[in-house]
Amino acid sequence: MLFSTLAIAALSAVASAKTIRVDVGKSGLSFSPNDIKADKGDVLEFHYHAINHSVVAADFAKPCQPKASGGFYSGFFPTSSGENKNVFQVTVNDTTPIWFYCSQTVGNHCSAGMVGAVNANADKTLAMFKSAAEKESSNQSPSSGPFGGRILSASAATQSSGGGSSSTTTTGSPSAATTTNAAAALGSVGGMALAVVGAAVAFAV
Ligand SMILES: *[C@@H]1O[C@H](CO)[C@@H](O)[C@H](O)[C@H]1NC(C)=O
Ligand SMILES: *[C@@H]1O[C@H](CO)[C@@H](O)[C@H](O)[C@H]1NC(C)=O
Ligand SMILES: [Cu+2]
Repeated sequence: MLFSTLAIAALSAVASAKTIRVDVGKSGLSFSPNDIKADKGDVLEFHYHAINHSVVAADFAKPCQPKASGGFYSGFFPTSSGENKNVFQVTVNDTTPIWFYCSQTVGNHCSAGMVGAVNANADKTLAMFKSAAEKESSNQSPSSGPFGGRILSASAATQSSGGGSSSTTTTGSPSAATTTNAAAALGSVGGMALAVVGAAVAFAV
């Protein structure tokens, strides 16, 4: 019984790795969703819409400035209409909060509220970060980049940009905009998981 419980726990941990689609500039100067909950190993996948946005990681205390160390920067994704042909993916390495903004200075998107958070908490909320951003007059991009993630074509991305059902499920909660990569994740450790299940069955009989 203990062994089968462990096997189920192992399987559900593996199956929960997911890709979280974030639309950038699809509805005004916003990220959608913008208050994201993610687990370690999840992938944030940014889809860029017209006209010209970026994603930059920030420190909580400095909403429109690149993070002092580490972080990520997608570079700019100029898009004349619709959705850009490329996406930017960033892996979530732990559950500490991640803060990000758009560094477009034309129209100062950051202080217009184009910010987002991953795993914000009661002490540091997205509302606090956003209200601090709205008071910022300067908005900076890192001096070089992109870094901290990878650019790939939207057609090769996990969350397809057209035709797929995922493209219509990007508004509400993070869970509505996620896709479980169960098959892919199981592929890498399937042997181990099956061995654990095998052991559980052996102990159960
Ligand atoms: C996109 O915005 C950046 C930052 O303002 C600017 O440097 C770049 O030239 C813009 N790209 C296009 C094609 O407008
Ligand atoms: C997670 O680690 C990878 C590899 O070092 C890095 O590229 C990525 O930017 C990190 N993710 C975050 C949210 O900082
Ligand atoms: Cu922007």
